Amino acid sequence: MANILKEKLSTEKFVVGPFLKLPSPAVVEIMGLAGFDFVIIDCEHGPLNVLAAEDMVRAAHLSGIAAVMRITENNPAMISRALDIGVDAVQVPQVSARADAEKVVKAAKFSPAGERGVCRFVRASGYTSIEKSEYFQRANRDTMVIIHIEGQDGINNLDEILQVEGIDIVFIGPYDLSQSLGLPGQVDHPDVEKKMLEVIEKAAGKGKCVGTFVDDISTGYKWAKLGVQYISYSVDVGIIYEACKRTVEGFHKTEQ
Ligand code: 3PY
Ligand code: MG
Repeated sequence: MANILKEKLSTEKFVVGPFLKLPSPAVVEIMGLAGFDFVIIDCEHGPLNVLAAEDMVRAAHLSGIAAVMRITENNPAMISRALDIGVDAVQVPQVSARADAEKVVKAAKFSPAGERGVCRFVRASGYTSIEKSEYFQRANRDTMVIIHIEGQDGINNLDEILQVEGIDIVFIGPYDLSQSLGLPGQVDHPDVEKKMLEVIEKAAGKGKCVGTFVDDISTGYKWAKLGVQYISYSVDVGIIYEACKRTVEGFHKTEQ
């Protein structure tokens, strides 16, 4: 299957999708019906695991949207398990140095680009229905690699990190970045935004697509205007809570 995320990034000004914490293919379908471009199945924070994620990936593909998985940590076994269930992209947190970025690409690509563990008896290879001669090439071509830059070290080493071949999206994690600057949670603090702009400029200068996380639409739009193309907007649980709260408040207002 072609990579829907890659296709959209080549034609759209920006793409938008939420992080997911709930182990629910139905929530994925709802996100697809609502018109999001992708979902990020979050295995770094929250309870999700690869077993729960597989049906969520199916639901994403049946809904015509892309499935990204945020991996727990920069670990080759975890990256290969995510790719085996057929995600369109792996998103790896806390990349701080060139060696970290090289480790991600090595784990995500088959030879000659890397050393991804080889198994064709998985969803990604259509359970062997995709010819051997085709699968490895196709996987290397279509699978996307997203790295988080979310600390001072990552920013200091960005020039070197950007030299690594095989990285599709540089994702700025504003929350971890704010913490690393001694400003935990202050994602709109001028010092945090200054560092974010630095990453956007450098990555764009190297022709890389940039992504970030936002809690609200206006911040998303602000970053999109500055060239951020992969926008992760909020989290399933937060979106559900806000919608429920607005509804309940609406009822109480009507009552008065
Ligand atoms: C961060 O902000 O640190 C993220 O990883 C995305 O929410
Ligand atoms: Mg983070």
